[in-house]
Amino acid sequence: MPKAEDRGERAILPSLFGKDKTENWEKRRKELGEILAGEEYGKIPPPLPFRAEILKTQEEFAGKGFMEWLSLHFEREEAAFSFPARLIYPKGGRKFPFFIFANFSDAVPDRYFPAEEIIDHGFGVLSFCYQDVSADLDSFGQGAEKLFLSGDRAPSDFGKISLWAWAMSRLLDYLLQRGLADENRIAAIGHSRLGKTALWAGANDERFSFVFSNNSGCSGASLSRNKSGETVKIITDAFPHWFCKNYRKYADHEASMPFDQHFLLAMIAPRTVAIGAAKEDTWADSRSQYLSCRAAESAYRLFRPGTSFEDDSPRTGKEYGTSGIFFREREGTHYLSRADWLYYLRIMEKSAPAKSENF
Ligand code: GTR
Repeated sequence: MPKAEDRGERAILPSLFGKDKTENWEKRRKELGEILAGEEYGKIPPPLPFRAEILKTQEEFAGKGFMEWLSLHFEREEAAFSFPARLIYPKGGRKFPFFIFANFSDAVPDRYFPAEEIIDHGFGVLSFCYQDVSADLDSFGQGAEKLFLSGDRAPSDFGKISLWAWAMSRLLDYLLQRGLADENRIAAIGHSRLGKTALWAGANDERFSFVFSNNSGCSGASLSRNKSGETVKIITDAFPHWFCKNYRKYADHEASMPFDQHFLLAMIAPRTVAIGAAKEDTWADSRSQYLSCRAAESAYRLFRPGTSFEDDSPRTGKEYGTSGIFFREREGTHYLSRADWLYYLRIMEKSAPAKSENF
């Protein structure tokens, strides 16, 4: 059957607001989070105390900054778990705007991580490899989950996206302890499945003032209703472990979901979120990501004026957003490119005029 939109119908999205739009946003935001936790991602595990170890520190980037090798150690009841992370920051001894970066690799720099250029903009990054937190496999037991799980996952227990998001928040705990970061300018960032993770981490943890989600697509920034490319059925067949078990109910039944992905984007209001799309990334579906921003903007407009999502489909290269929710589709393929980083840096620089003083 052709999609509703092809038949000239618009998808009817669940409302972001309760019965009374003037109700307290903080209360409604929590309700949105409970729906997404119960039906899609599972609840993010609670914070735990940890011991952080600095394994090595060295001067880097032609003497413009530092790089540190870290390890975070957790214990709970009988279980113990550790994961490594990498910290880079400019010299200068002041508080820097920072990214917490969930990456596919632990290498610094990396094809998705132009580390020196970020340092040159006066920013720090605390990065980790997601598989060091929990393997990207449909098995639970060996990674950080062993701190929280005993036995099988219940239908609304966390999936791996929630575990990776949990790690982002623990790294944020650590960053705040170090006193290196400007507390009002800390961003969660990730690409693809880790763009979904950055959104879920930032939606739940209000200490992230910015969230940058690159090419996150299905079950990330894209609306699921009327989506082309990857669907809930395809993603839950291939990656059931990313989500809670309940999410599977909606495979081929998107119209019955009591939510859609605009709930996730709205939860970040009144903080700042930017969605990066790529023209050739049809699997993620730029238009669905754009329409999700448009549907979420009413939450941002509770706090700041803005109506810049007036096009029906996004135009490549055009930057949308004035109210705290931003969208841009660039040319090219599915990738976290230098151009994407520069876009996100620019958004943060508007509120963080920090340049390296050293070179
Ligand atoms: C794909 C998946 C997408 C996207 C991507 C990635 O296979 O279908 O949802 O997340 O992986 O993470 O690279």
